[in-house]
Amino acid sequence: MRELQSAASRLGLSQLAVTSAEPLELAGPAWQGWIAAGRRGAMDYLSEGQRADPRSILPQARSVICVAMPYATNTPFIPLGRLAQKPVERKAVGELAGYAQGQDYHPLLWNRLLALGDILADLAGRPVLGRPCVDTAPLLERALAARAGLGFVGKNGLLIAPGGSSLLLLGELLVDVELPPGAPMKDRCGECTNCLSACPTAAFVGPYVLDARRCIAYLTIELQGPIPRDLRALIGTRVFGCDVCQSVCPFNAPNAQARVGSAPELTSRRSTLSLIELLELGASRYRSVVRRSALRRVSRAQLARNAAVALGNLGDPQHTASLYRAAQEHSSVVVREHATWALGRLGAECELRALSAEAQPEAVRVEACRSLSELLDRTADAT
Ligand code: B12
Ligand code: SF4
Ligand code: SF4
Repeated sequence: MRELQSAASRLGLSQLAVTSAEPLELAGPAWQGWIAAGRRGAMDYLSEGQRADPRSILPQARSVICVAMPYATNTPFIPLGRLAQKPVERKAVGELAGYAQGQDYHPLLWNRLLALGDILADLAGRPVLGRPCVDTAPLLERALAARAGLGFVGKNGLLIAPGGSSLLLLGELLVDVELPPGAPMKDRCGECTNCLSACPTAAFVGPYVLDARRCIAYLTIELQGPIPRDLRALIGTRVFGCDVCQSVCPFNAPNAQARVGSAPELTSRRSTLSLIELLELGASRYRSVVRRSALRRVSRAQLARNAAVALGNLGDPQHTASLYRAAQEHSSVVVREHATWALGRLGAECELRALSAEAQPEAVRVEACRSLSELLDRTADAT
């Protein structure tokens, strides 16, 4: 084990822990209950497979090697009391979640897991049957890492490493080698509930349980169609994921982050993107924006949709012309409808009148009429 640990740290992995390939006893029913309650939203793939049983992926598996790769983020740590005082960003830029600020972690972790498999084969003195997993297989990665003792699951549902933070990404190597398993750690959240109360969309049903349908990561990344209207105003200027439940966590205070460090490839190279650029993104610019980045998970239309929502929340009338153009011309009706919603937030009465009358797709006309009537109500209340 010591050799494996040091091989992992040579590979830039901050943690390595092992658990058996036996099914997860508690997490299995918790996952099924979560699915039955409909909390997965449109992520159909989450109900597929036997996610609590590693052997459903590799029947010969005897052990699961769980690893973590830390990332650095430009998203600041915000003690809870200061969240409300955070200055409103007036620049027309959209925020990216920390894990998406550097290179795409999937191939990086995958290659390190393959290298770890080679090292294990050398140590075992025989070929090793292994299967790397990084979001790529139906597996409850956090629950496995917790059983291995790599860290504990916090009330925000994220795996927090001892003496470290939750700013890490997980990967697993299923192997046909029997290795000594680690022991789970105790939950160290104590009385703290910062993450639960700070979530902008009230996405936590309770400690440890998230309703993904309300989570900004789901709304901006996983959801393909329209974002529920009542949640749009709560998203702020986030265009890809969200870090609030991590930014307020004492385990992510700057001193902890400094202690753990980060993989150089995952170090932030950009933490924001221009909203107007995203709204007007062409196919070739889209390819260069998402290249070698976790952003490739979202389509051009999703990025434009998210930018429209963020511009609406920014509320700066100087973006009226760009939004009006998108509402009339964008190739995606979803983007056109969100741009119309944003025009309502900007108080663009003339543009809304035009959109409600013109021969627009039904979704655009309906949104224009609704936004217009809300706008007129607001104006009447103010006078
Ligand atoms: C789908 C998914 C999402 C969905 C749903 C999230 C969710 N909470 O389920 C959405 C899009 C919302 C999402 C958001 C994020 N995600 Co995500 N996501 C996944 C993915 C692909 C599957 C997760 C899953 O199966 N969810 C279903 C639920 C049931 O499972 P679970 O929460 O993972 O497991 C819980 C239960 O089993 C429960 N449990 C276990 N035993 C018991 C016992 C009892 C008694 C109880 C009550 C519960 C319980 O605890 C487990 C941990 O919470 C995983 C990768 C993977 N394959 O695991 C990444 C993963 C979980 N995501 C990750 C990240 C980084 C994020 C974000 C931080 C990204 C961002 N900045 O925007 C946010 C964080 C939101 C949050 N607070 O959870 C990392 C987490 C790393 C870490 N340190 O924990 C993972 C592991 C990806 C990776 N390979 O690193 N994600
Ligand atoms: S990622 Fe953001 S929206 Fe999702 S649970 Fe955490 S704080 Fe809430
Ligand atoms: S914010 Fe507090 S309750 Fe939430 S995970 Fe961190 S320590 Fe636990």
